[in-house]
Amino acid sequence: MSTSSLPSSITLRPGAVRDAIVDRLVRSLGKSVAGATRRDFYDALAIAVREALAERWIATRTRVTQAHVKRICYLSMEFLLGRSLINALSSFDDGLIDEVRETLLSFGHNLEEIAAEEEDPGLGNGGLGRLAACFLDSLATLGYAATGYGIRYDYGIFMQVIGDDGAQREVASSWLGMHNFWESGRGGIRYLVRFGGHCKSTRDDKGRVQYEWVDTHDVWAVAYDLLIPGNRSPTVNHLRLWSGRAVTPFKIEEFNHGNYAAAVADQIDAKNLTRVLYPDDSTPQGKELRLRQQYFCVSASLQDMLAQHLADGRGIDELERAFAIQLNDTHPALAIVELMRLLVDDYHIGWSGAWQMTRRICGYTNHTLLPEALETWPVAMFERLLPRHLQIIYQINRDFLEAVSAKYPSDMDRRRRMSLIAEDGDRRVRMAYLSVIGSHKINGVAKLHSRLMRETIFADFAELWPDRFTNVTNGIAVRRWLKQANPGFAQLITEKLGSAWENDLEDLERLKWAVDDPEFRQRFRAIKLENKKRLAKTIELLLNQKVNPEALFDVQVKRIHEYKRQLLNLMYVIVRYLRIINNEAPDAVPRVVIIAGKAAPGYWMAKSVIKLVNNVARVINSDPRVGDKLKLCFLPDYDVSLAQEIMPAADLSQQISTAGMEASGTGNMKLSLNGALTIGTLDGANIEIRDAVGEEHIFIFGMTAEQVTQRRAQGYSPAHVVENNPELKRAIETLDSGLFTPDNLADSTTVVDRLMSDGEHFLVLADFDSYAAAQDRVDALFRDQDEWGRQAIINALSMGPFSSDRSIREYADNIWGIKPVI
Ligand code: 26W
Repeated sequence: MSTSSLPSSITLRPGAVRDAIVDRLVRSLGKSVAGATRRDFYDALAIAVREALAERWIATRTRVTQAHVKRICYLSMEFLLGRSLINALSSFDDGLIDEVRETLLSFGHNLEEIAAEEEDPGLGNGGLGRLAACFLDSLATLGYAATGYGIRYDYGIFMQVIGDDGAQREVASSWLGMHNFWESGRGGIRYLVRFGGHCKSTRDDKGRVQYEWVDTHDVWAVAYDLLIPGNRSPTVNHLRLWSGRAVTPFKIEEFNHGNYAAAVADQIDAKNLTRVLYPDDSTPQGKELRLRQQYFCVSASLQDMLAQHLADGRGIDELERAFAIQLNDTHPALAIVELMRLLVDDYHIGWSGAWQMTRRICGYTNHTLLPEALETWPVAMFERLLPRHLQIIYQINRDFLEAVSAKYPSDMDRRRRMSLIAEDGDRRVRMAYLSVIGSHKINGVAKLHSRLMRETIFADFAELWPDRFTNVTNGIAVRRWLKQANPGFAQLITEKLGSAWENDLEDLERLKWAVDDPEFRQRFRAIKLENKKRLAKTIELLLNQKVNPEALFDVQVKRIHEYKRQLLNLMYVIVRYLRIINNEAPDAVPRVVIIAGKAAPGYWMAKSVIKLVNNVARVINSDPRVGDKLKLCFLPDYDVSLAQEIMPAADLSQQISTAGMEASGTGNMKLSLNGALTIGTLDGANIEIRDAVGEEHIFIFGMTAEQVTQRRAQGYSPAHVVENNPELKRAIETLDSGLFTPDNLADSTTVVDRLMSDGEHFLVLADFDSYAAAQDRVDALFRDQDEWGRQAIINALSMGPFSSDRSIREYADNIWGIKPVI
């Protein structure tokens, strides 16, 4: 076909895939089919898919505007989307992806390889960011009008490289290195965000005080949109990310005086605002730039909401019927204060009316109880950066403490405890309390977590407003974590059930009969083996290490943190290794232990854990006495795409946090949905997973949250535990001997010292006996491959409640009060 015969616009649709791809290659990229590289095919396809989505997106927006439905604004400093191409292609319900696959094959390319050309946009740290992405997927699939708001970091989470010494090194990686066809810059949508300056108060003609924020330093927030398709749904929503730009990008007077750096200094400052994601996922650094990022995101997003609202011709008093805001942890909590400022100062709404409206609009999700993770900002920093906001916070606090005093007269200690301002040490603003006070609903992310949240960090608030506290257990996007990640299993399910499960995971229940069908079990096991072979190839590629796909694939993938207890896993690996080389385990089940995850660059202990895992791995993997019986593999640079390969290949899912510390976990759900059995503590959503799969189909061990509290109170002494377990003792001694770290003994001893220190906060070794016993049960079951497969299937088919569609429906019904548009 000659290119001149192409019609003017070829939408990607069944029957026209070839023409659409060729059209974009030639017209958009200026490449001939013969000269096109794999990357060119990726680009051409990405452009064509995005254009097809754009049509649905415009239709969605028209419907939303016309129907005046309430929109949900999901405010989050993190969104871990993962790759877009296959997600978008498989959202079309007409077999489009099959035709794309065939067409690419006819050009000599494979869709999966083409898709791997895409950089993972790593605009998040871990669970909280990935949850936001799963929620956007569900919101679109269920047909809710929703916008994600966040920051377009030039540099997302760092790339993790493991050095020759086994240690993590952080390498900057820009997801924008290659042109990103999924985002569209919207130069026309930009708002001024102000910082610094001071407040002036004047009186209006009625004698009321008016506040003005003046002499500010201003920055533009420019919008970039990423389209979010719903699965087999006409809805396409968007994620709007803000990027910083200078108001005066180039100062010609400075330039004319030869001050070249000064001429562009403003632009550099503005762009630095959104340069990089903070890579800490639990310890706020209290850095001014982070507070600036938070305000920048919040201010631009609220201005955007108000602009849309007014453009729709609706009055400001209708705002709470038009919008619901969900705060993804406290990071965007300034939205409460900024909304008050806009309503009171700019729209001249009375204080108490504005406060009521703000509270009805905002909801707050808490994702962690770790005290060190609760954000507070120095009052002095606020004063400098956001003087008007500090005044507003003081006013909110005055009103609130008055109400507290009215209910609890003369309880001064309660006033001190509940104040928005912490007065011990330097004065700081407590963002979690601000979020609670400014929201009509506060939710935790799993039943246990929501209960502990009410009983611990927010006890005073839950006593005051019991009805405001609620739970919404997390969930995962079935499309990414089963349909796309595990196409073999997905097809098997669809063959038996039809494809309704994609948008209604509870439908899997109808397949429970298959558990007892030998043919189904056989096919499930064959698919799992294929997935394991694929991961084995990746492991060989990454680590130059061969692993046996028939071995038990034992997986712990998540951020590295002491409370997640990767060290408990590692200690047990060492115990197994010592059993093997001492000929004490003739019938040990062969295992491939897979660990992956990033450590915050400043979290020294977490980085020591990574280094130690790699050093232990080197010794075990090269010991000829071990052979296939045990391999330890630390997979570098864990991200969404690697997760999509690991989840479907796992046999065992390690969810072994100290009870009471993991708010929910979502990897636990992904692994179980892909037919891994869980070995886990009674923590976070593990408890609800146990209830769903049945306690005979999960390996539960260790102390409960209550027992953890008691044990800490009693005074925990690890030495005592070790004395009573000879195998554990031997493992500790082996570490201390330097066997694994011959070049630097301290690489072992510092970790051992931590594990053995009195009162060790995460009680790692306290759960060791019970963990090892549970691992024995794992081995025993794995020897019976058919029974293991049966239980794996039961796990997968019981995951109905853990779809993020279910979570989103709960948010919609109980928190946002919204209806779907379709
Ligand atoms: C900068 C300080 C900071 C940054 C991030 C403090 C806390 C966080 C997050 C709350 C950490 C996080 O990702 N929490 C995880 O959220 C998931 C989604 O709800 C839960 O499944 C995980 O259990 C929780 O650790």
